[in-house]
Amino acid sequence: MKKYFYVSPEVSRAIQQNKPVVALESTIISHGMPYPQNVETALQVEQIIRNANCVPATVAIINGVLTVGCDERAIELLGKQGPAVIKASRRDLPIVTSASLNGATTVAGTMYAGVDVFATGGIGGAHRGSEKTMDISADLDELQQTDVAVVCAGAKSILDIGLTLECLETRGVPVIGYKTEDMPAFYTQKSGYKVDYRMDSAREIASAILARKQLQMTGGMLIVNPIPAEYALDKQYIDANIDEAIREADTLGIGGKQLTPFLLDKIQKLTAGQSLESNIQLVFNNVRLACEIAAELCLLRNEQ
Ligand code: PSU
Ligand code: MN
Repeated sequence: MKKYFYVSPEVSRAIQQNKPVVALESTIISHGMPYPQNVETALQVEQIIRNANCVPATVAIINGVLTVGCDERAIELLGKQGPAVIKASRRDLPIVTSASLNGATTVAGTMYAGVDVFATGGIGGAHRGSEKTMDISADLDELQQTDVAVVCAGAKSILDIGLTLECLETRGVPVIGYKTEDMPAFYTQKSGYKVDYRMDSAREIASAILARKQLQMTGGMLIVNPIPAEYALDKQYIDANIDEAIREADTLGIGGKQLTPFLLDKIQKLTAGQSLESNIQLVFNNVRLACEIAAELCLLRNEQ
């Protein structure tokens, strides 16, 4: 029988030995950033994780195999082929694997691989107007059912952040602000909405993750980590560009799985790459926090 799921020896050994592992998604590589910055960033992220004595596990579907722990060649392929790689959320997994294709996993697709701690830039959520269109990312339902802690910089205001938070509450997903009471909005530290809980240390966050497991609850948690102040963009500037991107998507009738990549690309072009630098820096920042959380989780498990 064909093997659809592969965990690299390095990742598998780390998990067995209770060493910290941090998962990474691949839609951000193929659909979230342009080449070659996407590959450079993905490799730098892996280096940051290794420098923190953790093991990186980039997740993607390579030749029909859901791979946990992609090597450099796979990352290069995902970055070079870009949008030609299928954006793979939960519903796409059986199709992309059985057809032996390449797939870049979204937050939902990556969570499905089941690594405890996962770092990314921003999650998908309830799009503006989703009260009518029902365009709500499968990321939110995955957070309801899969036990993975996702570290991100909030959600871009291409989404309706208020609705996104309501959807998370309905799904039983706690939103934890790292050293903040404010829900961040990706490029900016604040969105105007509050988080459910503030926590000031990785240990506190790791304790909550373990408590959730001990209570035998299904589902994950969302840890939101604001972009460092020096890389934050001016709110009015970025909001104006996001509004323009959304107007263009409306005019062109773009929807479904194309909508998020279209908006990300448009915003990058409208801001002449300024948003890309912020995007890269906030990913680094999230990865560093995810390493701390993964390490604390291992320590707490040893103490049990
Ligand atoms: N938001 C970003 N950057 C991204 C994405 C979202 O700021 O790269 C990607 C993530 O992979 C996320 C996916 O899981 O888009 C959500 O897509 P959709 O809304 O189609 O579920
Ligand atoms: Mn959607």
